[in-house]
Amino acid sequence: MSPDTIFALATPPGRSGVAVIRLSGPLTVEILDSTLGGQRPEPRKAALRLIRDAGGQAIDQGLILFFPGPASFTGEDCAEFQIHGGPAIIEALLDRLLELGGRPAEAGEFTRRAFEHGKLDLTEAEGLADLVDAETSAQREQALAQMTGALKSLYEDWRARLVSIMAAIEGEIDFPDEEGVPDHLAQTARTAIQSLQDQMARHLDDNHRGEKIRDGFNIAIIGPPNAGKSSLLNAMAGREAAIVTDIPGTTRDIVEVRTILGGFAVTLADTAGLRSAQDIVEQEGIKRALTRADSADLVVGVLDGSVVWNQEMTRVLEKSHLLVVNKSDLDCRLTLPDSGVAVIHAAITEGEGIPDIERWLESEVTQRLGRREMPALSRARHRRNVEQAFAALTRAADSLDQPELAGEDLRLATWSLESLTGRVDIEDVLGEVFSRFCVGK
Ligand SMILES: Nc1nc2c(ncn2[C@@H]2O[C@H](COP(=O)(O)OP(=O)(O)OP(=O)(O)O)[C@@H](O)[C@H]2O)c(=O)[nH]1
Ligand SMILES: [Mg+2]
Repeated sequence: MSPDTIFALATPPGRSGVAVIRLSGPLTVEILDSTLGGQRPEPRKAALRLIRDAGGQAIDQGLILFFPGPASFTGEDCAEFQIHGGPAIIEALLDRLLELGGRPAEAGEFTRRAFEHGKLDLTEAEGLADLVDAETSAQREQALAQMTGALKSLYEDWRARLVSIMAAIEGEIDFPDEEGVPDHLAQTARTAIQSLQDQMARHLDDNHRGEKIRDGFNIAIIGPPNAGKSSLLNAMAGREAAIVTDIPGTTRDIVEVRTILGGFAVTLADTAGLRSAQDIVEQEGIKRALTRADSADLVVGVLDGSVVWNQEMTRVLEKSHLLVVNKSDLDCRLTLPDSGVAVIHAAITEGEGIPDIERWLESEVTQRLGRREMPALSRARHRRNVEQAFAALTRAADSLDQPELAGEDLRLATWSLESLTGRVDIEDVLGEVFSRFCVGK
């Protein structure tokens, strides 16, 4: 059965200078001929054409591109109508494409077809989705690298190495030596497995760098009530995101702000002031503050420098990577114990110290998430599969004296990598990947 011919508006809905409508599938040529009065453009060359409806009336004049398969994005015959971005024009052309036998595309369907025709593997398809969603330069760089095959080549290389280890072991199964697996063979396999595992371990042990670049780095702001935590959040956000008053215990819930530091997506979380509270709402807020501090990538403790040191501050100090001693416009009464934690003095309401705090955080985030040699895995899906492969390799290395067992685990490791790149297709994995695309991609 030949596939449907799909179409979609690839630019955002609404009015715009230019709108792009994409088309892919076996009816492409026929649809181009009908809408352009037989004047189909040459392959891959933009041509200005009148686009006509069923009665021969012009819908619009636009630039048309025709990409015959298989040398096209999806691998099928494809076309693009670059038309004026008025809603009436878009609607008329979409209606016409439907009349001519096309069907509106589902989210990610163009990319899914590209994947099915071997134009890209799953990690490259995910990179493409991330590229469209990228909001920071680090996200863009990571997505572009992934879309152009950075993860694919790493995983394909691992897979090829696994296959050759497997071939050696399988040889033993097919032609068993009466003496068992020869020592030199077991030794070679063990070394090859070890070196593969070393690379996988380095790939996994990256403090979730790629996932944090993609999903955002979490910074929690904690401290006693009235220290100026919400004031710091607002100063960094550049807007009044959290309520600030001189009443201790103003913030009860977690107030989150998304921002960008050094090109990295960051979520700042302001939290309830820590103290022994009677009020149950405040108690719950404090519980949430502590949980957030524990799960954050970085904790900024804010202390009021105009009060004397107290027991509650010890808890803040213990959890913090950076201490902001605030209210330096007032008389200083705070004496900090020796701790090795970085300290910045600030007067947040006066705007003092904020650039220092931002610089400190930026350099810390850059240090943790900055460039590395090996491309970073960027999704939990990747981590799951590489972990699976790693575990199977450990078992294989332990059972090299029983080639059948070792072979089975090597096959499992290979399978984990293959489902990562989509070489073996598993419907629910494909669903997970493509359903999050936008329509028209
Ligand atoms: N003098 C002075 N006052 C400040 C400074 N920063 C914040 N304040 C004031 O301190 C009070 C408390 O500020 P918030 O930002 O609400 O403090 P918080 O830590 O969020 O307090 P809770 O939400 O109650 O935990 C407000 O009246 C602020 O205006 C500062 O640098 N100097
Ligand atoms: Mg507050």
